[in-house]
Amino acid sequence: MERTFIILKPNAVRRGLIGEILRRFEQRGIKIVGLKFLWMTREQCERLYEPHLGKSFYEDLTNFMASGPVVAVVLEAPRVIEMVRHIVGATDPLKAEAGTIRGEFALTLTKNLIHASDSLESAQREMSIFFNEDELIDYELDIQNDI
Ligand code: 3AN
Repeated sequence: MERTFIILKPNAVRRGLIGEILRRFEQRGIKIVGLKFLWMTREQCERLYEPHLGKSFYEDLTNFMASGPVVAVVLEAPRVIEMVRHIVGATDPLKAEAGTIRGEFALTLTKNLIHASDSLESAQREMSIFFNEDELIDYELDIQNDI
């Protein structure tokens, strides 16, 4: 089964939206295989957003990501990249459809509440910044037999 990586950004934690956001993935039948509450170091922020190095928003984004604790999560499901990005909504909250996480709760581009990997390759790279292989737990999620 395919795995992706998401981060609930510091404003999601500060706004008390951890449960609300994780609920949406669980409700859909997506399996949580890794879960960590942490305050990202500068180095972790820079590694995560390395592909955006040099872009106009890079400084604001890395400063923001280091501004408070986050929740790092590894999710597993069929077609997981597309499914999770569909639930998250477009990067620009203005373009995010109603019913998506960003479409319901986000206002600005930098503080768009949640990060979700855009390919299986980036998911691998990103999750390895935060998780060792033995911290990803393989188990049976009963409901996945019925969805
Ligand atoms: P996504 O998180 O939807 O995959 P990316 O990977 O293109 O979007 O961008 C990474 C993060 O950079 C976004 N979550 C957003 O916070 C920020 N970002 C992207 N584009 C802009 C922009 N034009 N202005 C400010 N922040 C941006």
